[in-house]
Amino acid sequence: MLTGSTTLARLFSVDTVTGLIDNQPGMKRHLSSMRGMFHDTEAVAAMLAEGDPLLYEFYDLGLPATAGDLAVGTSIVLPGKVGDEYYMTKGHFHEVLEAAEVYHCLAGHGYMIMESPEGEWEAAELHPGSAVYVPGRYAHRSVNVSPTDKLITFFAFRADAGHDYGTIEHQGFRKLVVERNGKPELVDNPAWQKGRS
Ligand code: S6P
Ligand code: ZN
Repeated sequence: MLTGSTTLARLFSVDTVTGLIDNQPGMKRHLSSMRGMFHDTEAVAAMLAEGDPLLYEFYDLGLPATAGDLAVGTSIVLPGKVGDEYYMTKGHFHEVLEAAEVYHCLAGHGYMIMESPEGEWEAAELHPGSAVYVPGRYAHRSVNVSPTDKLITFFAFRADAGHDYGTIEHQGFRKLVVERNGKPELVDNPAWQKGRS
């Protein structure tokens, strides 16, 4: 319950099992919207011939996109692979490049892959309870490495940061997360181009 003399505060609930936030509407991304992002293009084509699986969805509170507000929400990546590469988000830089973001893992097992415009990279392993502070200037992508469970994270960043998807669509991330001998492994992306600096 929320009580007080103003109506500025917001009380909301985050379901740690489903990742849903009250009745907020979400955005869904299917494989067809990420055709060029998985390294095994034949696997992409074969899967799309059978359907168009949902890879992830995300929800936010829909607060105003001002510098003083925070964009707050959840991201839910389904379990699965395209060839040997795990389901993941598109990933993006923020248009306000310096805008950092924090993610708290609520459920599942995954990685946050991060990369600066200069090609420096970091990967943070996520389990329930772990949180990662994605520094300003770093592109970020969530990858679900569980064979069975959704990867659910809660995020917050300055609400006017915006999203630059084009750079990652063009150059990719330097590291891919693939399954090797039944385990996740980070490997170099042979198609990576250093494109932004
Ligand atoms: C936004 C934040 C997340 C992502 C979501 C989907 O800055 O990082 O809400 O939007 O995880 O990923 P993407 O790369 O498709 O936006
Ligand atoms: Zn972001």
